[in-house]
Amino acid sequence: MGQSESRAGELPPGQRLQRGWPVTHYGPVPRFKPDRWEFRVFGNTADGDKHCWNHEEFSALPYSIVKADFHCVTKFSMVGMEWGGVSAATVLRLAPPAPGVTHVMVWAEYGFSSNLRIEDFSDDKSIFATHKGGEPLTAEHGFPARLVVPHLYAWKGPKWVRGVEYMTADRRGFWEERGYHNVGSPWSEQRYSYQEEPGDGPEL
Ligand SMILES: Nc1nc2c(c(=O)[nH]1)N[C@H]1C(S)=C(S)[C@@H](COP(=O)(O)O)O[C@H]1N2
Ligand SMILES: [Mo]
Repeated sequence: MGQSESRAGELPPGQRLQRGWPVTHYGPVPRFKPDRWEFRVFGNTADGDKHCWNHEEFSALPYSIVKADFHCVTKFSMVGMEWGGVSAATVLRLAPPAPGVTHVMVWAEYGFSSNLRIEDFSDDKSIFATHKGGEPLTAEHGFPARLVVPHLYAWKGPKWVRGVEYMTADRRGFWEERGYHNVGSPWSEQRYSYQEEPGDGPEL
């Protein structure tokens, strides 16, 4: 599983190309409060401590660029997006997980969450994007930061992200509890939880 499954110039099965960039999410767009915002890494960290960055600190972390396609489970895809921000690899390096960590829960404003296998989260294209095409994200698209995991459906990347929880067992996030596939690979068309095979996720 992973980016290696993607084929250049091809869309995953059942997807069509979208022009423009639609806004897709559940609930209202949160207002960014710079003085109260922090990015937290917690749960099973290697040192047992919680790691926090305020907005100024987070903005000063090493900046990475990732070029990738973007696939929404509602069947539209966009190609050649250029994301800038803090790679998941950087977060994993600065706030490492304990050895037994198998999954992460990525948390966003209003308690939105998405769970990922550690191998998907640590893919070299997974990025906490603060920018798209060199411009800061707009509020609707997740400012100040959103996760992007290009080899999975886009719901796996929370907008308005606030932190990562390291876990030693899997737990379903917001959409994964509401009928969407626990893994969510567009290349295998893992759209809905009824398609899950044994081992894909916790019992429903
Ligand atoms: N916080 C939050 N993030 C979210 C969602 C959501 O409902 N809440 N929806 C996801 C879904 S289903 C998609 S397709 C993408 C859409 O991102 P966009 O609106 O920037 O295109 O955001 C994802 N991130
Ligand atoms: Mo989506």
